[in-house]
Amino acid sequence: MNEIVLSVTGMTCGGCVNSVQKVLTALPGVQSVEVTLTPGQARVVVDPARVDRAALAQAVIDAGFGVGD
Ligand code: 9UX
Repeated sequence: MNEIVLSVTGMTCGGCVNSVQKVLTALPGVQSVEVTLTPGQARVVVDPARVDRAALAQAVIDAGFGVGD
């Protein structure tokens, strides 16, 4: 298992945090997700054989948020 940390932009309340948490948790290969509002960040423990950083980022973007560097 690997931890991937994403900078998430555009989250402004706890509901946004819950939304990001939900979409990441739903992806195959994701074991656990911790999302914080300040700083805007998602720490995701994954099986690297099943999911990669790009897939996590795309799920965040599809949910209406952004991913920084
Ligand atoms: Mo809060 Mo986020 O009411 O889109 S859920 S701003």
